Amino acid sequence: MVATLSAKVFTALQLALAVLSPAFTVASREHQQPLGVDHTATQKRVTWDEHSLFIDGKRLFVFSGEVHPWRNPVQSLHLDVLQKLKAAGFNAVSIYFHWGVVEYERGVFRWNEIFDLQPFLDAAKEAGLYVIARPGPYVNAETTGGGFPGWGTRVEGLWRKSNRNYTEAYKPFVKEFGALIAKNEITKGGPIILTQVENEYSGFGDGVEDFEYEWELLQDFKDAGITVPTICDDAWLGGHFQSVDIYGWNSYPLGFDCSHPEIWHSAPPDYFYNLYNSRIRKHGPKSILELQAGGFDGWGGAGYDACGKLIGPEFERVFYKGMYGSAVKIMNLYMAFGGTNWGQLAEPGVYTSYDYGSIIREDRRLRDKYYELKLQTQFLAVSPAYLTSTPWQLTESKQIEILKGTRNIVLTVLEDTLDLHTKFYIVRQVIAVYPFVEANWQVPKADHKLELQARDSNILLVDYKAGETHIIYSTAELYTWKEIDGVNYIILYGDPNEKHEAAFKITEPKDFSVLSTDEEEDWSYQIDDAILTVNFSILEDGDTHTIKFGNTVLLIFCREVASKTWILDTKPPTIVKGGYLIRSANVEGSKLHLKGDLTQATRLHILATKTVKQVTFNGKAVDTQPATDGWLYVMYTPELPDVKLPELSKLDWKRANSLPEIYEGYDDSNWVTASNTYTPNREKPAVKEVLYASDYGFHSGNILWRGHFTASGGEEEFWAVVQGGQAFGYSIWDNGAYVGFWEGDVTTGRHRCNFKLPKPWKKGDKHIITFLQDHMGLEENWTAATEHFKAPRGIFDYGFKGAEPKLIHWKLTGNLGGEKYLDIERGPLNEGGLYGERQGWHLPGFDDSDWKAASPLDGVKEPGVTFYRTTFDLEVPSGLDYPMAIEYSNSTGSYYRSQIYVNGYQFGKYVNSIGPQKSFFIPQGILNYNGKNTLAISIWAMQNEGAHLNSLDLRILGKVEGGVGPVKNSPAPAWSRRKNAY
Ligand code: IPT
Repeated sequence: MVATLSAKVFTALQLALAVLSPAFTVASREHQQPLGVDHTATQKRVTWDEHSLFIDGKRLFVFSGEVHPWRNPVQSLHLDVLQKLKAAGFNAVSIYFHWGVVEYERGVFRWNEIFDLQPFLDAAKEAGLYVIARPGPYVNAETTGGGFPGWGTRVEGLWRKSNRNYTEAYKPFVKEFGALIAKNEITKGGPIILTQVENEYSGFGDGVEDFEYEWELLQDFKDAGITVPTICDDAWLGGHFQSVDIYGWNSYPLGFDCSHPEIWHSAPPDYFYNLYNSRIRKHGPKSILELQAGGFDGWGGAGYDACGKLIGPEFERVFYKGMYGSAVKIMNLYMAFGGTNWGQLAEPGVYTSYDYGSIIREDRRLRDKYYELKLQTQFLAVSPAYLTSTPWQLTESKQIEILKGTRNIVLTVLEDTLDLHTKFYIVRQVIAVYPFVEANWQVPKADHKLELQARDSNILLVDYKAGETHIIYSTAELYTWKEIDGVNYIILYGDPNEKHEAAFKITEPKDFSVLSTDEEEDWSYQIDDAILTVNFSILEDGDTHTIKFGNTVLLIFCREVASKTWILDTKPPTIVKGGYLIRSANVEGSKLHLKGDLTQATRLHILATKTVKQVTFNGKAVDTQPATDGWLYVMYTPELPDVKLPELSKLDWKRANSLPEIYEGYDDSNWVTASNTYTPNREKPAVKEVLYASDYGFHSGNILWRGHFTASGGEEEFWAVVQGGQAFGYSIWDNGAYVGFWEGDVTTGRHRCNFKLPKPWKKGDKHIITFLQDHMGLEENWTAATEHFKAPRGIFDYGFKGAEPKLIHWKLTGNLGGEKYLDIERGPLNEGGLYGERQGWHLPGFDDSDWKAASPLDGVKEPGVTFYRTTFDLEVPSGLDYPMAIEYSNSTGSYYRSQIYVNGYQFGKYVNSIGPQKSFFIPQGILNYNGKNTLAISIWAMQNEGAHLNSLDLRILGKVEGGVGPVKNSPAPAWSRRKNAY
């Protein structure tokens, strides 16, 4: 009875809606755009139609997460991240490449160990993930220059445009990276299925989309051997770059201010479908190549836990399900794992951590939102009907009618145009401004209400085929269905205390044989005309309903339990209920070998093929108890031994002055003379001499300038206009006497100062003005056909008041060697221009025995730069994953900037007056977990009272037994005397 009534209601809805026919407008620019080449001609493995992608003829929803290999310089940790994505139900990973770090010196490509992409691609394949390659040449990504190389600042004309200077500059890179992609395509046994060309080619400085550039770039990638379909990621659904095979776009609906994580200032965009049809000429699968999955956080920002909260599980439910409502079939979450802006990878807007508030933290631990996502990926993976479904066009008034006047709720119905005509009713809360609104939603049927919690979204199914089981409808959401030994297990879920109803076709009423449930009173059923209708409420505390009919076992879980249930790829599949992370399963005769990570004693409930009698966890046999209903029970208590950590503040520290440049007699003859009077930069300096660091090959880290003058007599003040990017700072000395400083703030990238000189100058005296400035990275170049990334770092203008001295010359230095950097292994951006860095004081093995004993907690009592060094040992047993961080505590007091180097790798940049980061994650592999570590810290004190750290700690951030297995330390070559170091 119940089922019949409901079916009628749904039919009535369909009839009412069938009459609506939306009007489309047709794109008008088609004649301007060259059509993309049909890649089905060059390869047959990856194809597509207007609904979805196919791999080897099989449709799939591409559920991808973004990871930047270069933001994690420990190759053997990639597999951990990739296995975590796989366990969360992702089937793909998307990666940006970084031109700037691989071709730091023009024409020289360096694929040394940490920047080699091959190990990452191999790990993706090993984890069972496809790869979406996004080589750029431009990537944005909050990285220095948006991925453009520093030498590019000297290449004249507009970038991301068919400007010959630019296209000649990118061609060797495209050839090199294109060949790497080609070699790793699925067609050659590799994991790459799609290649994105350019990035957000959407906003144009000259107002013109350059089709010639698009065409040439596409051609260049193809000439390099790429045959898989090409894609683009328009910044919005703007119809740009349609000459690729599959058009895609990006969406960041909540933006990047994490400071009010409770407030959603925008509703999920659900206009995509109509817009898409009207703007996109070659209809392919709807593809969101970057969908917000966190946010970057800027200097002085709210911190990444706030971003993880803003873009939390509720956001995932409402906004991602909104995307399914738009029939999206390729979806990449930006970021799935953010990593670290170690070295000087950051652009000026962001600090060292690039955690992004993602499902996987910077330290590789899982956030709660990881588990919510798993519910969605697994559902899509078992729902082929979704892949060919398209939305009904519901007008707002129709929705309100269906929803009986409730507000703030949006409904989309997707219908499979083939096969069963399965329907997906996607209802979701749309809350624009207020954090919490209560609303109830009622299906006009039966005797109970369906509730949609505030900030929630449900996918209700109609005529859905779960293998052999026909679900007529279900108001509870489907997690997955899996056949194991002829039994079809269907998992439905909801939130505790919600009431739901599901109806199934059964062949004969007597099929309905066994019923069992933990709580008898919380459910009921009816059989009518071979339709079984079950009403149930979702139980709390992990209790579940189990209902059997025919060969079907219906498992009803609460969200928490479902989200911690792991679906493993054995044949037949294995289902494991419980546990922080189950990475993989493998059946060998009567044994089931599970690999995973546990944080505490955990009971695992396992559904496996019946031959399995014994379970091992991470290689250890565990007591395995069979239960009558086919499940196996095991209890596992992880071993999480204490690890002795050094007390960093109590170690033997040595210190040395790292700013000898201000002393009389310092010899800067090996420095570069800033003798250029012409700059290719569009922005011309106000003074005759060009004082732009990149013009002389220095693109990152601290920059030092020394202006040599002969006084005319009477110079009293010095003023300058300096640029270093947001949050930069500087200090100035006159022959060793401190002139002044700018401590920096969040918004200022260019600063003007005017200081009184310590003493007026006397005629004929020689003076050296020494400038130490921070360089926060090169700007991005988001707008195409501009040169924003070339924004100079250095001095635009300066002068004296009182009298005008005679300039002898300016000298400058950044990292030793500039573009011909010395530390090939740690890469081009790791070192800046501090004296200690130029000398290699941050490296292991430097002999500091004649340095003074003093710690960074003692600090210094005057302005300047000091280097501190110490060593300590770690002994962490294998089979554990204990991520660690180095933590500071002062954020107030006198102004200072500090950098942290672990075994020579710069893994932290701290600005005490700006923040917010105080905890600097150092991955295993940079930290040597089994042996000696060298820790160096620089402190640049800006004020006359000097600076010191209030505290300094090494802390374990979390403990699991498990982990990815042996971690190989990244190359950490020891110090050797540097020829010509100055
Ligand atoms: C989009 C970029 O494509 C991506 O590289 C990254 O910068 C991301 O934003 C933000 O983290 S740009 C879009 C926000 C306009």
